[in-house]
Amino acid sequence: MTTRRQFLIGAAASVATLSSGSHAFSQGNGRRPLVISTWSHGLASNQKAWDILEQGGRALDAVEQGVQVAEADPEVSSVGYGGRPDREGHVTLDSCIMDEKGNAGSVAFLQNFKHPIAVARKVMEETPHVMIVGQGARQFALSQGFREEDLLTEESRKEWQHWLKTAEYSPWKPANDPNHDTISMLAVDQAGDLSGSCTTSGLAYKMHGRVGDSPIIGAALFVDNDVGAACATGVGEEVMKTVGSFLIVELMRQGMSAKEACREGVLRIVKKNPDWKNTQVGYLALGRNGDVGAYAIHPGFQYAVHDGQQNLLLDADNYLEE
Ligand code: SD4
Repeated sequence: MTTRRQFLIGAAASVATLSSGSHAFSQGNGRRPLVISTWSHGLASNQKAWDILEQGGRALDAVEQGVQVAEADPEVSSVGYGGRPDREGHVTLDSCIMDEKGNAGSVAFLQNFKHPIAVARKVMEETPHVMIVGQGARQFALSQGFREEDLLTEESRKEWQHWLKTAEYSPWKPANDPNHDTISMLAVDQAGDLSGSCTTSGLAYKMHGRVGDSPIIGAALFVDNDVGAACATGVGEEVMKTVGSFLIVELMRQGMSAKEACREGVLRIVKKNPDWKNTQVGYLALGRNGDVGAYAIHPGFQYAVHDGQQNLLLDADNYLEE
């Protein structure tokens, strides 16, 4: 069995030879199934998703179960178990999922459940609603048989206690800060249907009650089976204010490639935000035809692409180095 470490080593070699824009996945090679996700932990999550897609499974199942790998991994410090808490020491989770029919489910400010993405899917499938938050989300999760558990690890508790000594809060961190490792995933299955998921514990040491873009349909995730899908990572406030993922899918509908649309999404933020140099946002998109694109404000945003032959970690192009 390939370990997480072996994946990363393999992926690092790939990064040396492939940069985005020139890789085999761009510009609609029509490959499917295909799964893509944000950051290096996307590699292990992609593998899980791939196992489902390969057997003819639905993209929806792939994106739900794929991101659960990151949710369960204590080393992934912005997602699920081991995620960094808010400034009061609570790990609060935001998560959403969307399928090929345009159905969507979402939870926000959910605490003490290891797999918020699974709760979001239940919201989509078992309720007439799209989004349930806080205490209501807790009650709903319990009613669906999910079990509460403490998500703060020894490591994340220690880091938080260290942070408390100065308690300097700034979400405006440059690229590659470990604050940025929300997992967003997009997949197309053998039938050609698209789905997407996004799950996070949000910005580290955020205000208690703060909700980011990750559970907001249209901000961190949007899927339109006729066109494509897009997702986000980074400072959620900027993604929400520009309704980033919806924008990117609409631009693809108008004919832009996945990468051009992601770049335009980034430009909207840069134009409006004078402090863009201190803000990282990364977008990832998948056209219905298999076109993969990514773009970020700063260097450092990486994404993982699995097409069955390879599971590669790629560097996104970025505005700062344009
Ligand atoms: C948020 N967008 O809560 C998330 C954080 C993130 O990678 O993406 N980190 O704003």
